[in-house]
Amino acid sequence: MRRASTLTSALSRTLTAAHGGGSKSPAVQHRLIQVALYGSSTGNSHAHQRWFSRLLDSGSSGKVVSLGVAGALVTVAAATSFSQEVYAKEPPPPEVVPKDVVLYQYEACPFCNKVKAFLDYYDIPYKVVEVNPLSKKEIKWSDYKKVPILVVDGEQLNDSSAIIDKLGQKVLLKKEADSNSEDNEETKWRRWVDNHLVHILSPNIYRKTSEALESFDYITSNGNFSFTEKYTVKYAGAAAMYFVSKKLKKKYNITDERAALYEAAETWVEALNGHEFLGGSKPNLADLAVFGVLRPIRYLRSGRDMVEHTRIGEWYTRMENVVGEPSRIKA
Ligand SMILES: N[C@@H](CCC(=O)N[C@@H](CS)C(=O)NCC(=O)O)C(=O)O
Repeated sequence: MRRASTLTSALSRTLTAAHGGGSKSPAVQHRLIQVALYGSSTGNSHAHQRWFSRLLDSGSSGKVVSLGVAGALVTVAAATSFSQEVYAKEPPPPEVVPKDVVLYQYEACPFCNKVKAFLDYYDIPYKVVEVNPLSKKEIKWSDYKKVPILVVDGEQLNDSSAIIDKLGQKVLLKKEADSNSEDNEETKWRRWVDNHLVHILSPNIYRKTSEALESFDYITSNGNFSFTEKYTVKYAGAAAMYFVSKKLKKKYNITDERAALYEAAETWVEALNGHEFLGGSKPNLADLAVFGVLRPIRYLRSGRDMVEHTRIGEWYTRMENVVGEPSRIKA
């Protein structure tokens, strides 16, 4: 405990120095740690980089376009000997699709990726505002200081699961009671994602110094950081999170982080019970939640290990295939 807070302070001091001594409040500097607790990462995998370049490159029409997804799928298919099937999406009727959707996010945040999996699968166009985790100036207007925040036709929605519940009611015409019912399998597994799966991620992506650096390379390459912040945060953040992740292991009673990740992946495969998706022949909200939080780590060392050592790969590839291209548009 003391060790982690010492490191947090050390990181804060480093950041303060990098910003000319005291230009950022201690609260601001501590946000980096909070971000990184749930932040995930990409490695240098070409497939993963293509996935991100697809997100970042916008076509002239405003719709995100790239040929990268084909390459990524081919890479994964080759690795898993998966013969690609085509899954038809069922986009909601145009009259229920919101007109103006803005997502305030960190690119590496699993909760933000959970919301994006929903928006992408249902082809709901959305703009992205990448928030600087240190200054958070992009969400100065909001009392709620975490991401994701989704603004839907002017209405602010906070918290990934609450956002998806609300969108489910608006767009899928789900009843509010459905998302709260304990008997509902979909709800049960969505809660498992929030209460169990997400807590296993940080201990895995910051497990070794090399993995922590890989993670922060991604966080800083894809996040909204100034030039100076980028380099300071990459090394100071990786060092701090390596130690913080050991504290998180204790907090969540994890003895072997990789074993916990593999166990969670196998638990999910068991839940599928031989079906293509938890939702049967098409994904439900639990499929989208598991996919969303795993997506940022899939091509990191930990995600590659997970696919190599468990049976989750085929379901994951099916999800990549069915979720398809991001429905993100230019801000
Ligand atoms: N329960 C929230 C958790 C959101 C969350 O913790 N987001 C992190 C980023 S991954 C965050 O904003 N942390 C606070 C910070 O950056 O200051 C949700 O599901 O949306």
